[in-house]
Amino acid sequence: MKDDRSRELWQRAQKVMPGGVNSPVRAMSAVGREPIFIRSARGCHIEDVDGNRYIDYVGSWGPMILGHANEDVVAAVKKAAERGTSFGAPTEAEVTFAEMLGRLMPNLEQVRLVSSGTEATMSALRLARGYTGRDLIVKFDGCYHGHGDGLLVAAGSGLATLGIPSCPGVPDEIAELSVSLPYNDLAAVEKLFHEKGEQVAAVIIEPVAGNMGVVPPAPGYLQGLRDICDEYNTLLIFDEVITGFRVALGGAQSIYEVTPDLTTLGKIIGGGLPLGAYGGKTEIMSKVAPSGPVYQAGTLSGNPLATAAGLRALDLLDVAGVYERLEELAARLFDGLGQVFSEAKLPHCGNRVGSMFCYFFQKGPVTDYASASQSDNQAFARWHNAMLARGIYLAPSQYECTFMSLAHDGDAIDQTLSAAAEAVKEV
Ligand code: KE4
Repeated sequence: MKDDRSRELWQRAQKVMPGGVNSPVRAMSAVGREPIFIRSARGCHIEDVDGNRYIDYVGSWGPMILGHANEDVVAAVKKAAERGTSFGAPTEAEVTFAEMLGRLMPNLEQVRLVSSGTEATMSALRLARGYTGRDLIVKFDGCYHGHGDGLLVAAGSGLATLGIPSCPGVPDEIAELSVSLPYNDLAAVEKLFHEKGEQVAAVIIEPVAGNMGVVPPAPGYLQGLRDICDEYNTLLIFDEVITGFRVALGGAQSIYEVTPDLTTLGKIIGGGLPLGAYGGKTEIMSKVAPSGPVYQAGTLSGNPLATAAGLRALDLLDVAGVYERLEELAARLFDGLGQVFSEAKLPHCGNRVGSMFCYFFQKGPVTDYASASQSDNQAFARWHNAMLARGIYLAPSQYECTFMSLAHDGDAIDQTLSAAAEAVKEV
């Protein structure tokens, strides 16, 4: 595989950017190789600067559910750009977008648009603290909610990938206000609340975890969190930055039929442009400035290009049969890979919810971060490299997801499975 140009860019990048990247997981260090630099992408394919073409299952870590360079989304962005790229003033698109989010996720009576998932979760936590007058936050080991100070405690995604247990630069006083408990362990939550429930402003959770690999909630777990939060007047926050419009048009909250007090969104809602959101009942959201005292702001919040892309993307997802198609494609790949691993007698276990899934290189089951971290990361690295060499671009970490898009088709899946049958011999 030719990689001269990527190598040259990598040398230059490391001189002028920390670790040569703008987000740690892109460095591919967890799979023991230099990153490849991408030139372009279209549909389910991505092409690097050396002209190598891959079938892409990273999908920019989730946003590209329609596939890359969707022509309708690109046209919407071009049209918006010709009218100006940012005004720092209200626009009709923001109103229409907020109304659409509320229609698709009825729990969102009001939303505030921001520019990333991190901003959405940071702001939601500040709002929860401002609304309840309490300081303590409960999160879960292996869940990642962006890089906000109070959330980098036992987090997943890049911290899990790089084995960073906690993060220097976060003052102990801040870290101590976040308690991280094992995912899927309701007894641990009940014990914490028994001791400190009156101090807890919010419980924040990925309703389907996607940052320790994919870990679905145990039956009744989310409802159990809902009941505990109700009992202690604590806000329940569903971080649906990954699962929002991924696992269903109404997000995970529509599948598990548990209504959070606040929802955070990102990734898919921006159609590949920088867009995040947080929202919930007006009674809570009205505490956000300027209608209330909880301050949060952003120069590019609700940016015209991002809202144009997001409106078009959600429009294209709000079509009958879309999620059935994603389910069919993802099930086919997931089952096919499981067969490849079984025939190779490779220890493996997989978790899938809709079009997000992962396989852990261990016999499993994986139900939380403690079990996920028992995986054979070296075997995963060999698998990742063997698939990349065969034109299949997977997330370079055992603790991320495989994402299916509407641009993948039977041929792409067949190609992936035949590559897998060869690659597995190198694991
Ligand atoms: P961003 O700030 O990266 O837009 O969103 C943060 C975030 C919040 N909540 C959840 C559940 C998330 O998964 C994320 C970000 N996800 C990671 C990968 N799983 C982004 C990839 C990266 O950090 O480069």
